[in-house]
Amino acid sequence: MTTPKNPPPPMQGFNLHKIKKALLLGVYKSGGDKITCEDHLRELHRLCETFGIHDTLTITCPIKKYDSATYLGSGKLEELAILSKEQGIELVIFDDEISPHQQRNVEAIFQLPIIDRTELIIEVFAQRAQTKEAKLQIELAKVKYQFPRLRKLWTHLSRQSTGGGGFLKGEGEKQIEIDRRLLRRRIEVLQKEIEEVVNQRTTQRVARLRSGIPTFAIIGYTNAGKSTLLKTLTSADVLVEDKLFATLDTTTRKFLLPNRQEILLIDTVGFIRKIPHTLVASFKSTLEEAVHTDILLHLIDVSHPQAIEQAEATLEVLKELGAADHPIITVLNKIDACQDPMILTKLRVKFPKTVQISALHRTGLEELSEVMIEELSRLRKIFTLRIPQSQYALVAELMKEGRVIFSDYEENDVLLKIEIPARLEYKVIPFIEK
Ligand SMILES: Nc1nc2c(ncn2[C@@H]2O[C@H](COP(=O)(O)OP(=O)(O)OP(=O)(O)O)[C@@H](O)[C@H]2O)c(=O)[nH]1
Ligand SMILES: [Mg+2]
Repeated sequence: MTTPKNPPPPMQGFNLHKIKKALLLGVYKSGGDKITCEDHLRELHRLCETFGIHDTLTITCPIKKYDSATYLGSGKLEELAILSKEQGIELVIFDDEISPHQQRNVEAIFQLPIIDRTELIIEVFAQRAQTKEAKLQIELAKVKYQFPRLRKLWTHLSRQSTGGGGFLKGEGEKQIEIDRRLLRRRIEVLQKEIEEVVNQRTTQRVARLRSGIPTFAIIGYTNAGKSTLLKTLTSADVLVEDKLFATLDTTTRKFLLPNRQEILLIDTVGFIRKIPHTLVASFKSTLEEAVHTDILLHLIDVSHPQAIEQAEATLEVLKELGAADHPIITVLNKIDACQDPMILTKLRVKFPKTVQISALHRTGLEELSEVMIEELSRLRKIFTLRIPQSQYALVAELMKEGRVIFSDYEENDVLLKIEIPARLEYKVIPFIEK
């Protein structure tokens, strides 16, 4: 197929916040999985709702092969463009990621702004970010997303500068170079600012580690009930909403397990399938911090028909963050609303260690606490220590409970490299060899 002849319209200036009605487009290979495609569109619709676009029309399109210029093929797109006009559509959202080149071509056919799932997720994050760090990280993700799409920006500027007339080629090329340079500089500034905020947070994390309190992170797909669990367990005043991405910042609360052991619980930002890479990269520090805790509580919403796919997507993101081998307790949440017992069976086969709870109705929480205690007792850490011989009771306890990797004496001190249960960490902190 040939590239459309119309010059691309100046879509860069449109205001996403003013959009009232959107067409959501899902594409699947002919003879492929239409049901999954529909489920993905339902999720896209929920993302739109979170953003504030409530009126959507969803369409699934079977295609034989992807068109490199327009993704869907111009014939199908022209049909959809007519339908969109009839239905008062103001924006088209592709569930799949489309290239800047395809985006321009499709905009020319529809004469409407076109975005994809990635851009919508970034916008949802932008709208909901509260802290300085989250705001910086989202701006970075946005700028990185814009970078390869600069031509669009240039088209817009160039038209403005020529009073809505044609293109001034030389001027445009110059403009795009200037824009690129500006964006590159903005990326550098943002990265530096983020680094500073992250450094501060790392200091806080070190302080937390030094306090020796074991930490659990509640992770999982967006809307799984993570904030509800934190609220139920600790009465934390966190936002619980039936919306995707209600939480964007981490909240930490102390919690006393039934054996009187104190732990920290962290509520984290939810994961989503095909989380935009620019966002993963930008949020890496926040996510890593949450994930670099002692134990992960992976919450799965078992009332959701796509629970298994959501759990898999979460594990994918964990892998990307280098945390796939972390100790994990799989928590099957919303058991009160589970519609399909097969989902439970499948999840129990896939994840051998599971606990069933309802964070909302407070069921299964005792069993969850027990499993947390058990997992904690299994957790072991390696330390290099210098302990004065006068503390022989401590040395004896460590020798009894731990596995000595190396030991020696130096003057009046015992030097030890030892693997011990994490619950003893607080006792050895003063003796960690610098
Ligand atoms: N039926 C039922 N609903 C629940 C349960 N736990 C949470 N919910 C509901 O699920 C929705 C999402 O809960 P949140 O706690 O905000 O979920 P989250 O995982 O923190 O979501 P994000 O922060 O958006 O990623 C809310 O409407 C909760 O009331 C449960 O055990 N049973
Ligand atoms: Mg939340």
